[in-house]
Amino acid sequence: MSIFGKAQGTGRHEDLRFLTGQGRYVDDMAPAGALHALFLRSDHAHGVITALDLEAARDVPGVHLVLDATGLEALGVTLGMKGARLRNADGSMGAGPERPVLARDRVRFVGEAVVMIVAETMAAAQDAAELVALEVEGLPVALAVAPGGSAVHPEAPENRAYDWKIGDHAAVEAAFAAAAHRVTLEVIHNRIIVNAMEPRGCFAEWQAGRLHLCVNGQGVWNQRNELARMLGLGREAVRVTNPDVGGGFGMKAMTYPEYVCVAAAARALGQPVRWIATRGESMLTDNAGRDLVATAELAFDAGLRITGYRVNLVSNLGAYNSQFGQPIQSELFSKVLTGVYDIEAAHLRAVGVYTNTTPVDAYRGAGRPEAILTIERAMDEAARVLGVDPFELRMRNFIMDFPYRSATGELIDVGDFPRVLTRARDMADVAGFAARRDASAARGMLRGIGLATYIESILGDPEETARLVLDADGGATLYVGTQSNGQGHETTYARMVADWTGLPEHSVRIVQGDSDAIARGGGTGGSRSVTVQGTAMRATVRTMVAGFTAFLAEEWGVEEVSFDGATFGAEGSNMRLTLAEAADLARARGRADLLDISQTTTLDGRSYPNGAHIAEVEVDPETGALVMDRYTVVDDFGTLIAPDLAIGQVHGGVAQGYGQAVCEAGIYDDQGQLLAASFMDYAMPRAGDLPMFGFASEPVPSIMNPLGMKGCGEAGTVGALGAISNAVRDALAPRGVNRVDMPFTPQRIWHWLKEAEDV
Ligand code: SMO
Repeated sequence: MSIFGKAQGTGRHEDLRFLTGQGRYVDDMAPAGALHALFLRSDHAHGVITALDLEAARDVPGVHLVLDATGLEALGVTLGMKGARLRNADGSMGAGPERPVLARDRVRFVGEAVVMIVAETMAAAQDAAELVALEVEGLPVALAVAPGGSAVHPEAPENRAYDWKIGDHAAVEAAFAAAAHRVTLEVIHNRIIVNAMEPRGCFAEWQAGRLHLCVNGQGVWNQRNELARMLGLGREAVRVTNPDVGGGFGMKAMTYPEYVCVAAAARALGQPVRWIATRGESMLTDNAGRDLVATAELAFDAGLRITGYRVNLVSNLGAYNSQFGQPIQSELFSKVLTGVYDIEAAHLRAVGVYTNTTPVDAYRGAGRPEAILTIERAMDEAARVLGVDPFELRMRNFIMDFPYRSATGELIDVGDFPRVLTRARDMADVAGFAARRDASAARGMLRGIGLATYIESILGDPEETARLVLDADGGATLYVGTQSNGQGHETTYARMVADWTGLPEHSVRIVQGDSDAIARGGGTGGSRSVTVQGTAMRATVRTMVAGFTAFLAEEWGVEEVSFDGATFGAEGSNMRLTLAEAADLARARGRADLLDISQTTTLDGRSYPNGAHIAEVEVDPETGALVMDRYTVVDDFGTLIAPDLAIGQVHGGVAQGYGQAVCEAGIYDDQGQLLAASFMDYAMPRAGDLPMFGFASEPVPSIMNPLGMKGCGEAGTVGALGAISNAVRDALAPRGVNRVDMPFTPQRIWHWLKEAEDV
């Protein structure tokens, strides 16, 4: 059997549905006659609500409900949404009040929901919104990604949410004191607007004493629990479902104010209520990504071995503590602080600040792209300053002995970083770069090459449940706790089950995103699905097979029945049954218990996907325009079960990384107004911007799960930022440009070149 498994399929099961317009998204699913919710939002970045009169709005024909914070509380709704908070280095609890579902006395970012209107038509809701008398007296606006400035929350002095540390500070100090070389670099991580293809949306209905919320999320159980808490309902009284979801990227993993309001309205009115964001509303209110400043320092001995590493991080959390914002910019960053390098002494200080901007939370990679970009830029800068080849500097510092305990406490099970990097170097034809650079120069162009290695730590809940039911038609239904947002789980999981059972791949139906289907699931995020869910699926199949072997032994009157992955058989007997045939026999014998098996598994360690990316860019010094014309990725995702889908994930991830590196930026003016309302003023990467990617797999199977897999959903994004940044740095260095900050737009590059010329 190859590492790819024997049930190698072709194409994705869900693609026919998606590509022929048969995907069923939340806005397609809303019940006929559902009322429309509209949110009146603050157009001030910061201010005190001095007047709010809803009476005229309530009188508009077709309007059923107009609610502010007080009205929502009167419906028995808890106003404050919980977010994970950190403990400060001194042991005290990090600051920050809960995020109100509707603003009460004060507004803290443009787009914050103040009033919900529910009406028979969107037009009536819009008319009513015009008649809401909302007056806000402006307050000074805090926007800097730095402590200080006007206070966003009285609870957070200097707007500091937390001041968190990890690592051995004294050991790092000693390493720097004794170092032969020190290199310092500031890395700005630009703010990203997430821009899922499908905007956020939901509908809610109250049915037979239970609430059903259908929402385009990344999992249902977390949202069910949070909704139950906020609405004062028992968890059993809430069902959350996810239909087809058009992109999540971390941003759709949270409960948002609109979902709570829509659910409360459906309960109060006894009628279904629907809401879908406009594109502009999404840009303004979806949790944003990144937005931090990192200062990195590396200490080297005379042999160019890293002896110490420290990072000072200041992260913009936006106006409120969103669900995962604080841990992402601290704990999750720290998990891969030192990358793929053997660094004994390392230290991270992470400070989170509130500003009058949209909250910031998970974005593909969630803390790991930030940490890896930081160290990979620092390594590149070190190679440049110390005059050593960037490949050589990395080779000299790789972790070589496994398992490896990192300075921040991660236990990395396996890896072979030199093998990965060497393969990438060969595939990218690094040896031929000088000739390509000369050819570019002959055309007046600047060419640069950039390398980044990366490692991830797979995040999220290590527990997952799978339920497998053998159906009367010979197929099977698999219930899972994860939720595809486009990754192709229906295909991957079906292939895995087919591979283990011999059931035809296309006969395995996947049911995801239903909190009534299984007891609990962790949802999709942190590249966890295939390892954590896959392990539960494997255990479920094993338990089911064990049940059948015992059953058939009895039926056949033999000692032992074996299963070869497709058929049951017994030594010295010509009896052979497929799983579907055995299921028929069980059905005939009244053994329904054999047909419906659930297993919950918990992994006791994380897996560590890793790899190397090499980008080549060409810059036109006349215009600053950049073309990325070569891109190579070599990944170690451990065992690959569906390589075609894994490669798709890498392509999408690299494109997303390119977006942040080259064109995307969520920018506010000095009054806290977001300067992007549509794709006219927010640049997303396009297919034509990207070259054909070179891809290879150099797997070292993980020993932390029985599948040997490592997770691939975020890896492309994690590696791309550093590779592209280092390539741009390399292209511009000969012209004396010594600092580059993302995004690498033509205008910025042109200015840097001009500045360097003028020096
Ligand atoms: S940014 Mo992801 O859904 O962990």
